[in-house]
Amino acid sequence: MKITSAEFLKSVYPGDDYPSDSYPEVAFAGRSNVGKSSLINTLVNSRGLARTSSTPGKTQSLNFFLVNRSICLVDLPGYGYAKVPQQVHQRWSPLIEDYCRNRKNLRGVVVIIDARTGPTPLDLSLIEWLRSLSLPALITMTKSDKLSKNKLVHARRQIAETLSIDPEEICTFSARTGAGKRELWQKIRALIDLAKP
Ligand SMILES: Nc1nc2c(ncn2[C@@H]2O[C@H](COP(=O)(O)OP(=O)(O)OP(=O)(O)O)[C@@H](O)[C@H]2O)c(=O)[nH]1
Ligand SMILES: [Mg+2]
Repeated sequence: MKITSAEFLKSVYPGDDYPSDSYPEVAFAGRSNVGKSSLINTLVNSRGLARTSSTPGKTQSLNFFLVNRSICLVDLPGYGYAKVPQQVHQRWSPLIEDYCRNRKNLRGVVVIIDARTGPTPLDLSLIEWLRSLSLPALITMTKSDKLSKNKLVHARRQIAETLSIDPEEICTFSARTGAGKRELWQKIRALIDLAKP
């Protein structure tokens, strides 16, 4: 997709209001440090729009980014990082849960999985939960630059098998090389168009 503008809209912490706009939203979920914020930056051709870090737990709020003044990408806090203090951790799930359950603008969730390790138990429970809410999940394997082509094909097939889906449904992505960007945008746009009233 041709990006003409990408801007930070709002951070939402527990108790805050969501943006009042009605742009269609697509959220990005995955375990801490998997590469959610980097993936968003790559999608919108920007290095520093979403903050990234090699320290897990960087994104602790919902962050809304408006692209081409028409689509909102929402960076969700990562889950499953054991070293995050329990008190902080306990705030995360309700934040994600309330947003996914109640946000009318939300069209689907890009679930980001590390290509090298495959889905964690928390990824699997998220995917199952999204299914129970009838929210479309776009499964994306990131950090594909870390694997050889053969290993990547194998990993994709294995993840598809674990999730009982077609390997074609899984995007292969790298924030480092930009591989898979076009395909992921196509799938995101299809998701938004699909949901049009
Ligand atoms: N090699 C490689 N490294 C990546 C890729 N995507 C992200 N990284 C690195 O992984 C680390 C985490 O990236 P982030 O984008 O901050 O991850 P996140 O999922 O937003 O992390 P939290 O906000 O803490 O949950 C950073 O050091 C990135 O440079 C990728 O496609 N390839
Ligand atoms: Mg992040």
